[in-house]
Amino acid sequence: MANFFKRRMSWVNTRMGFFLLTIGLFWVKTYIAYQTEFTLGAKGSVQQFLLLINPLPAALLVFGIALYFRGRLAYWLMMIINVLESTWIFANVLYYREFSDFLSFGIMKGSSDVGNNLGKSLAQITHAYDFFVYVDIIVLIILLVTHVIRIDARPFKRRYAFSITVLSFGLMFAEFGMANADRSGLLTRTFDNNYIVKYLGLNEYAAFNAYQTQKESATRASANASDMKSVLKYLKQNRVSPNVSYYGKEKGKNVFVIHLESFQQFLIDYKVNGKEVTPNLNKFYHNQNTLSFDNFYNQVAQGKTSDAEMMLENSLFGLPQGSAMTTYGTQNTFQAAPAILSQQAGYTTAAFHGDVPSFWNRDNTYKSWGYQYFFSSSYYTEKSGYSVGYGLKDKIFFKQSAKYIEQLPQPFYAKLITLTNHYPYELDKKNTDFPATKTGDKTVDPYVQTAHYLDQAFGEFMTYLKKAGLYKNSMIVAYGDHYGISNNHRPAIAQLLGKSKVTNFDLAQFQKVPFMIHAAGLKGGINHTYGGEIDVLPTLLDLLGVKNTDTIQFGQDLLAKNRNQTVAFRNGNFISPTYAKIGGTVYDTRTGKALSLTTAQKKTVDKMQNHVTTELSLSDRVIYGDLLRFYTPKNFTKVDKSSFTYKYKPAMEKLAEAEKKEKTSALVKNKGKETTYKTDAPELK
Ligand code: GP9
Ligand code: MN
Repeated sequence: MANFFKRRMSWVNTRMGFFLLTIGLFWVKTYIAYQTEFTLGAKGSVQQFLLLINPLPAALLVFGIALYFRGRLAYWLMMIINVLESTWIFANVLYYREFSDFLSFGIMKGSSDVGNNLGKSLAQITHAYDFFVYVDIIVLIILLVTHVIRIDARPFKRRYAFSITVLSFGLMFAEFGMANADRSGLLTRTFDNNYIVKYLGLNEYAAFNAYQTQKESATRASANASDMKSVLKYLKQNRVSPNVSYYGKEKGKNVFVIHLESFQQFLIDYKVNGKEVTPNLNKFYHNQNTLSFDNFYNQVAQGKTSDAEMMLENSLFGLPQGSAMTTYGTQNTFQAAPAILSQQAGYTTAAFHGDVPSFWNRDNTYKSWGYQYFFSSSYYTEKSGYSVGYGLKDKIFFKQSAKYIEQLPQPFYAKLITLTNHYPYELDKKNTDFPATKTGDKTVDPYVQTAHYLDQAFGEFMTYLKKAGLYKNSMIVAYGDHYGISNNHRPAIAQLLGKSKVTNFDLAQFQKVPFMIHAAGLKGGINHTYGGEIDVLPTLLDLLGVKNTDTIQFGQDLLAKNRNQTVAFRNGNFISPTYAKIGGTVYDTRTGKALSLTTAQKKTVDKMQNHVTTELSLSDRVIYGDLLRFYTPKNFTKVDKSSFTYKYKPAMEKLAEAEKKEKTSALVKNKGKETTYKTDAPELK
C-alpha cells in the first residue's frame, strides 16, 4: 500500500507537486466553508462559478511566496501560511455564526464595542467540527514527518516562482473583471461584505477591508476637536427656530417611518389606462391629516438606500463616493434618531427589513445609531415564492412584521424598509394585476407594476394599524428613498411625463420623492417648501417636541418659517424655488428655462452655490473625521453598541422582558390577543 502510494503519488515529492497538493486541499476546504458556514447567496451560473474558483488566485499568490525560499524552509513556510490562512477562515466562521457578517479590521483592532463583546461569547459558539479547517495541515505535516512525502531539497527556479505570482495576478484581474461585469460598483459602492467574499474571495475581502480600514483611520487620526468648532459655528448660523404651531404637537406618539423603495413623486396621482397606480398612497397623500411635501427631493449618491437612511436619521449627508454606512457605520460615533428618541423620550426603537442584515452594513451601523432591535431576514419565515430580488415581498414583509410591532413597548420608533419596488422591478404573474406602461423601455415599463404592489402592501398595513389600535396614537411617516428610473432612460421618461423630450432641468425635477407625515389631528395639506432628505430629522424631532437645538444636523425643519430652501444634490448641483443649477447651467425654477445670468442674479446664484458646497463639505468632515466623538449634545449619552444584540433568541428574550416590565405594547393593551392581519398575498392563501 505504502509502495503503491509512493509510486502513484511520486509527483508530490517534488516541490511543485507539494505546492499544488497544499493549494488543492486549501481550495476544497475554503469552498466547503463557503457552502456550509456562510450564506453568500450565489445566484446564477456566473456567481456560482466565481464562488467556486475564487479561492484559487489568492492562494496561488500567498502560498506562492514560499516558493521563493530554499529547501525545507519553503515547506515550513507553506505550512505557516496555511495555518494563518486557515485561522482567517476559522475566525470568520465563528464571527459569521454570531453576526452574519465577516470580520473587519476595525472590529479586530478592538476599538469598537462590538469587538469587545466578541470574546465573551466565543467559547459558547465554537463547535468541535470547526477545527476541521486545520485537518489538512495536520495530515500534511504527518506525511512530511513520516517521510511518506519526501522533501524536495533541489533549488526551485525563481523564474517558476515568479511565473506563479504573475499567473495569480492575472487570474485575480480576470476574476475581478467578471465580478464587476456581474455586479458593477462592487468595490466602489461596497454594498455588502458577503458580496465581496462571494465574488472575490476571503483573501481579497481581507485586503480590501485592510485598505478601507487604513484609509478610514488615517482621516480619523488627522481630525481633531478644533475641526468640530467650525462645524458648530456653521450650524449655529444656520439654525432656524421651529414653527410654534407644530412644535411638540405629536409628542409621545409612536413613530412609523415607512421607507418606500425607489418610489418617486411622479407616481402620486399617476394613472395608467385611467387607473391610479397607487390609490392607497394617493389617499394618504391627500388626507386632511397628512402633511405632504411636493417639492421634496432625494439627495442620495452611490449609497442609495443607505444614503437616504443616513440623511433621514442623522441629518448628515451620504458621502460623494461609496456608502457612509458601510465604511464608517461600525466605527464612528453617531447621534441618530433612535438614540435620541430612546434616551430623551423613552422610545423603543426597531428597524424592520426583509433582507440579510449585512447589506449596507446595517447590522453594525444600526447599533451605532442606537437601534435596540433589528428584525431582518432571520426573523421572517421564508418559504419558496416569498422572496423576490433582495428579499421578502412587501405584503409578506408587512404581515410578518406585525407580530413584532405588537410586542414593542410604546411609544416606539419603528422603521420599515420595503423591497419589492426595486430594480429590475420583477414580480410574478400572480402578484401582477396592473398594466405596465408602454414606453417600450423594458427596464421602465414594469416599474408601475411593482409600485402598485407596494401601494397595496402599504394599504394593507394601514388597515392593520387601524385594527390593532395603533393608527390613532402614531405619527406615520412615508417617504421614497431615491429614483426608480435612472437618467439613462430619457426617452421613456419623456413619454411617462407626456413630453416630447426632457431637459436636464426636467431630470432634476424627476428626483422628487414623496415625503408625508400623517397623524390624527395633525393640520395637514400640501406644503410647497423646497427641501430634501437631510431635513427630515429636525422636522420629526420638532413635531415630537424633542429638543434638538444643540444637535449636529445639517437639515432644517421643513415646517420652520425662515428656512433656507436651497436643496443640495450630492454632486454639488442644487435646486431652490428661484434658481436651479444643474451641471453648470442655471435654470429659472418657475419656468424651467435656462438663464444667462445678470450680474445681480449671478451674485445670488454664487451665494447659493457657496451654501451648498459648504454644507456638503462640512458634513463630509464630520463623517471622515468621526467628529461627533469630540462633541456630545446636552442630555445625550454616547451610544454603547455592546448593549445591543440582533440575534434572534437573545433579542426576543429581551423584548419579552421589556414587554413584561413596561406593559405598554399593543399586544398587552389588546389583552394578549394578536390582531389578525388581512392580506391578499397569494403566497399565504
Ligand atoms: C437592500 C436594499 C436595497 O437591502 O435596501 O438598497 P438599494 O439598492 O436601493 O440602495
Ligand atoms: Mn433603495
